[in-house]
Amino acid sequence: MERLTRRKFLQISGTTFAGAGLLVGGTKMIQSTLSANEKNKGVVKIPSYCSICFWKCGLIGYVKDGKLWKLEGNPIDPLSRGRLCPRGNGGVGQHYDPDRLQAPLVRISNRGGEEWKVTTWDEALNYTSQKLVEIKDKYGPQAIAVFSHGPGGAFLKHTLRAFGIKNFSAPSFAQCRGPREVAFELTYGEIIGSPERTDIKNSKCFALIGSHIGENMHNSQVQEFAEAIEKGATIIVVDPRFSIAASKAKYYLPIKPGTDTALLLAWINVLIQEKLYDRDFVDKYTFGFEQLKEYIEPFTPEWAFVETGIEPNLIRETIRELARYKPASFVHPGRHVNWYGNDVQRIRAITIINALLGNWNRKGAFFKPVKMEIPKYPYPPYPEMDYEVVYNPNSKYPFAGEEEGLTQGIRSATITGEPYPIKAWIVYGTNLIQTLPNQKETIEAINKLDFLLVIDVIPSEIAMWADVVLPETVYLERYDELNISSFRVPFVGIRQPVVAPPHDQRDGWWIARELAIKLGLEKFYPWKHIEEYLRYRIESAGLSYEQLKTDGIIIGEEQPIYVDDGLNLEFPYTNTGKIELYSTQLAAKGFSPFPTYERPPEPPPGYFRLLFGRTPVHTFSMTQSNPILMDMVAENEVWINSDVAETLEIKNGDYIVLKNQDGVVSNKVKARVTQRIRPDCVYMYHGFGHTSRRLRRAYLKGASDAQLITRYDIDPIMGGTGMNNNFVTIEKV
Ligand SMILES: Nc1nc2c(c(=O)[nH]1)N[C@H]1C(S)=C(S)[C@@H](COP(=O)(O)OP(=O)(O)OC[C@H]3O[C@@H](n4cnc5c(=O)[nH]c(N)nc54)[C@H](O)[C@@H]3O)O[C@H]1N2
Ligand SMILES: Nc1nc2c(c(=O)[nH]1)N[C@H]1C(S)=C(S)[C@@H](COP(=O)(O)OP(=O)(O)OC[C@H]3O[C@@H](n4cnc5c(=O)[nH]c(N)nc54)[C@H](O)[C@@H]3O)O[C@H]1N2
Ligand code: SF4
Ligand SMILES: [Mo]
Repeated sequence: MERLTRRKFLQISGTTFAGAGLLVGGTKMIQSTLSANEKNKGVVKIPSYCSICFWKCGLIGYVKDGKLWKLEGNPIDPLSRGRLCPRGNGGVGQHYDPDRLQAPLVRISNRGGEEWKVTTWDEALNYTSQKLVEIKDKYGPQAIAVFSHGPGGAFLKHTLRAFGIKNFSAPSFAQCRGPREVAFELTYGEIIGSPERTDIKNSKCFALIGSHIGENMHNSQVQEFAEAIEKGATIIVVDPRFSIAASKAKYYLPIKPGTDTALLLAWINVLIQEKLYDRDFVDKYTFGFEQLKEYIEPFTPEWAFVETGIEPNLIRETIRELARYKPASFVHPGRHVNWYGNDVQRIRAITIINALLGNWNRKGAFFKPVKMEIPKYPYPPYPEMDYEVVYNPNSKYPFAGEEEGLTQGIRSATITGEPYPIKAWIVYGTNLIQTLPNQKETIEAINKLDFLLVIDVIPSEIAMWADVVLPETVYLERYDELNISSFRVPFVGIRQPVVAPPHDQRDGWWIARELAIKLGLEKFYPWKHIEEYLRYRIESAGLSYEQLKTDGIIIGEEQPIYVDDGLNLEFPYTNTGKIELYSTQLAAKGFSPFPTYERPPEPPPGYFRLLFGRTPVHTFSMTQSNPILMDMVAENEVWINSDVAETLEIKNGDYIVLKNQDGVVSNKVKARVTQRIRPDCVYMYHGFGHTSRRLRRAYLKGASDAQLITRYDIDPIMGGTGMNNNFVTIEKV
């Protein structure tokens, strides 16, 4: 993928349709219930929201002559702002993917043997409920653990809570943004949330610490990034790799990987030494400034230079630039921040810089997200369960998430049986083999289970280990939970079917409800069809369900989101009622109340640090069997510094393999020889190198970062797994 300019983003979005039009598929059209739709030329438009990633953009689905034709952004949607990203446009390919799961499967060989019997829904769900009841009777409901990602899992989780299950987890927390949310909660008493509350489009200056916006393709964030560039914002990018974002930046800091906290501490040092911080704001709203001032003294730019490789002058210049534009300037909190296993401390340093810039809920920095108030459905209460969650025994990680538990904690309990045995996993919309570090441990845990249920849309790697695989309809074919994200304006979005599923796939809500009935939990489903549920919620908020179906989105009344617009600044959720520069909560649990820097382990001689990230046209490991997206990027490459490549006699486009510190050898993968990366690391896109044979288009295309991530470092504060401390050698094939 070459540099993705704004024009190119649009070009890609446009050309996607052509590819989609060529596809054939035997889909039945669901007649639009919309009266206002264009019905000439056999075209029907149906609004819904996207699920190719979890930004949940509002879309308009076009059905032509009964077939899914194309997707566009819903112009009234605040998340797509009328445009989908290349992946969202290519969502058409998920419906037409010939490798989709088509009917329920029950294993007939040993685990991992990939031999299946096609079965009926009734039989698959009977067997599933029988296994779950058996395990609950023998070991209690605590022996069943759940991994899930995305809004589609909402109904399944409802059924499982009613069944007494509490062990829920999400790689999108423990392997992604967990440390960020914990750090902001410690400092401000509030999280960042998704979509991020960053006011990029109004910002005059911001710093991206490895957030590779432009490759990380979260739609409105990328659009705001383009707007900020057009308006001449000063952008500072800190990344060992010259990313697309770096190519748009005024300042590019090619930092030594893993040393960001040293840079951030030096930035704090300069802010305080040169009195560049917002003094009134600090006096009024923060706690612990005097102690911070003393703590930060040794962390000079000269000290940080030795750690980071960034010239002291450049460190000074960049933080002065951020301070010049305060409060319309900020350090981006990042999103995938599980890097080195001490990530809460790094993000805490980011929270402190922002506090010193006085930018909380200020235009051009952070806004206060607002949300549509939609009443919950009046279900009976879940049974009270007094067991402790399995993933955090004795609160080992004092600040672990509660709603989204620790995946790695569940996995290790499954292996060891401590603090108690885990006998079943239920996996919805997450490909654990590609998503958790150390595949060997994941497989070891799976082999200890009595039962593994996977609900997916394609034969993913994790599905290939399951005892029962249930094929869900894809997002364009189903109703789902409402999208009620917190954002700039309150809004609610609906997901509704644009086309019918091509085979015997079923909707997540239907699967959850049927399973509940078989488990004797029908009282938790007073509604029979999800539309009753959706209508109830929408109408009890005083809104029109018909309007929601017609428009896809209902926008609520605007509310102030900035102090500049009269919003009150309060911090009621921290111990001190102030922004905690000094974290009283960390101190109380024996952690350093100020951010600490730990030098990361060095790659041994001949080794390079393995870094990874996003390609603009794929999502994680879930889109590599999508024919449209695979037409754009069919395999990944490994970025290797030109000088290193010359020494190793590797040319651009040569096939290589990577071998990690534990002797794991990757699949063959193309070298991309470039000056755009430091010589001490290599970089690849996540999500490739599939090993499920049923993913015919993706099988062994490119290499898998997950396979090479055998080492992980656990954050002692919140229990997430840092995955950037793996080292590889490079060998020509
Ligand atoms: N090695 C490595 N690991 C990582 C990351 C990395 O960059 N490298 N990134 C981390 C981050 S930031 C995150 S957020 C997580 C993401 O981790 P996950 O959310 O687990 O992402 P995927 O591994 O792509 O798994 C998504 C699965 O959901 C399935 N799916 C897609 N649509 C549907 C649907 O409508 N219904 C159902 N039932 N299933 C569906 C897909 O086929 C796929 O198998 O991974 C983390 N782990
Ligand atoms: N197209 C596309 N977009 C996506 C996704 C997707 O799957 N596909 N997934 C979404 C999700 S859930 C997430 S969490 C985000 C993830 O996206 P981000 O949060 O933006 O990024 P990361 O994946 O953490 O980091 C990758 C970047 O960090 C740099 N990096 C690596 N190590 C270091 C270091 O030590 N210091 C610094 N400063 N930089 C470093 C890498 O060179 C790379 O540019 O992307 C989101 N957007
Ligand atoms: S960012 Fe792209 S893939 Fe994600 S929801 Fe929006 S359009 Fe879909
Ligand atoms: Mo993520």
